[in-house]
Amino acid sequence: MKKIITFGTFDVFHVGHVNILERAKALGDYLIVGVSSDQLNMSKKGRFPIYSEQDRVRIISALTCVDEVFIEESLELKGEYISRFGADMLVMGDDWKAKFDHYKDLCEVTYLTRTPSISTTEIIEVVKSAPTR
Ligand code: C2G
Repeated sequence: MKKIITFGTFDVFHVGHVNILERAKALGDYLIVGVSSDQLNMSKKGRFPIYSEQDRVRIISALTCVDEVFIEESLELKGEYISRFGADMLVMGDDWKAKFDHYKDLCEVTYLTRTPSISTTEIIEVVKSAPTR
């Protein structure tokens, strides 16, 4: 059985997220998803996600393409997570291209093209600028 692992915040879940998760699953048999903790987002992006980590984990766990979910506490622990879950392949969107190539010692590393024209940041901006009634 080929195990795939991927990571992300998956805040304000959108079609780009479901596309990458389905495409990651199609590369193997079992999909493990590391959902970034609220604290990790605060330290890396300077803000908390809109959705709490509990809600983000709940949404990702409900997807039929996802087999296992855990909270990613640190970006630097990817090697440990890969070993702990026995992952054969790390999949990330190509906004991370080449960033995780050093894990090729542990497993295959694949970057998938992002879905164009959609992002959590853009959705937040659109909602913020929507006229009030
Ligand atoms: N994604 C995509 N297409 C989009 C938007 C996002 O394919 N239009 C992908 C990203 O490339 C990523 C995944 O969806 O692989 C999750 O995206 P984010 O929630 O933005 O994840 P990020 O905050 O970049 O991950 O270890 C990584 C950290 O967990 C942070």
